[in-house]
Amino acid sequence: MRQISDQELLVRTDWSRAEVDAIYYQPFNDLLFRAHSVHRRFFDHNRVQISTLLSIKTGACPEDCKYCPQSSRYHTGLKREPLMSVETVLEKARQAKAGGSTRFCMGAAWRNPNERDLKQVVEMIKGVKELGLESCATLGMLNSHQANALSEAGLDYYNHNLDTSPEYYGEVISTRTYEDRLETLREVHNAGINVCCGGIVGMGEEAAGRIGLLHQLATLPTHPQSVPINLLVKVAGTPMADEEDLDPIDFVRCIATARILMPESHVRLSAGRMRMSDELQALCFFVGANSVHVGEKLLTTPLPEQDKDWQLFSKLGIESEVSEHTPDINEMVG
Ligand code: SAM
Ligand code: DTB
Ligand code: SF4
Repeated sequence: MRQISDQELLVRTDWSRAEVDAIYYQPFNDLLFRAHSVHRRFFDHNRVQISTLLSIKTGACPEDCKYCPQSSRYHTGLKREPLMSVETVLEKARQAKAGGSTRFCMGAAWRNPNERDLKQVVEMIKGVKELGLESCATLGMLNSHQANALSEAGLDYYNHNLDTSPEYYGEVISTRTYEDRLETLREVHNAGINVCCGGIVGMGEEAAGRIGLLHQLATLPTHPQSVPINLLVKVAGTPMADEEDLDPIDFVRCIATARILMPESHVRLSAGRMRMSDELQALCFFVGANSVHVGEKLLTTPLPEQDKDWQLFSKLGIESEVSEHTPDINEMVG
């Protein structure tokens, strides 16, 4: 059997597009084998990191991201909610911890935060940290002053996605540029916050769109510590509501390629798990996915039921990373 070479185990940020193409398009069994081999060398392959998301400010977003139920430009029937109180957020964080999560991620439907709202988010981050959870936030574009304020509050991760390839980007969003996104990523990195950055697949892009996204992520000056791969959640009322389904084999190719390109990063199965079979998720864990969101919802759309998720982990012999805590169903609904 072909062994994986030392050369293939280097952490590199100089991947050429041709190399990424070659990884993505190799025969499926070769791709599975190589991705799993890399995964075993860098991680405990039977552990996943578990996060819970909370939408702390919902809807009425001025941006025009064509996939997003929270844009004010589309009629999705979503109820708008102003920024939550710190206490409400911390109650949700307590429930997330009781449900077995080790990270709590707060998302806001903003183009960028204003100063008053940022102060409130700073209090949320401090509170989440005091509960002994890792903190993550996704609040839109940041300037250096805002990134530093979040860093000082103790924020562990900032999620800001590239979403797709530079070439396909214009089909998806017109109100901010690819360069704007790269600029926010630089500010977050410079402020010393871990970067969580990935994208969405199944938005009608060709394979080149997915490969282009993975190539961008893997050639950032430092690999994002966390790479969420979202499968489009098709929400009625958004321009992408009727996109064709992505072939699950292509989805696995994305996860496996991400694992090979960014061997030290956590690769997260993010949006779209409601449409994934147990078998598909199992294959994703095999090729290197090692982080998931659990809970009732992502931000505004549902997740698989929590006991179904824990049953799947149990069937696969997968354990939660860091925390040995077994969730108590009564605490989870409390
Ligand atoms: N408003 C902030 C921003 O976009 O920078 C933060 C929240 S936004 C909802 C976070 C990410 O969720 C987006 O960048 C996108 O990748 C993902 N997302 C939003 N709607 C989605 C959908 N319908 N399917 C899959 N991913 C989605
Ligand atoms: C990410 O990449 N995926 C998560 C998280 N970062 C914030 C959000 C997915 C949102 C899916 C649509 C929704 O539930 O509103
Ligand atoms: Fe607004 Fe973020 Fe949705 Fe884009 S993805 S419309 S910025 S909430």
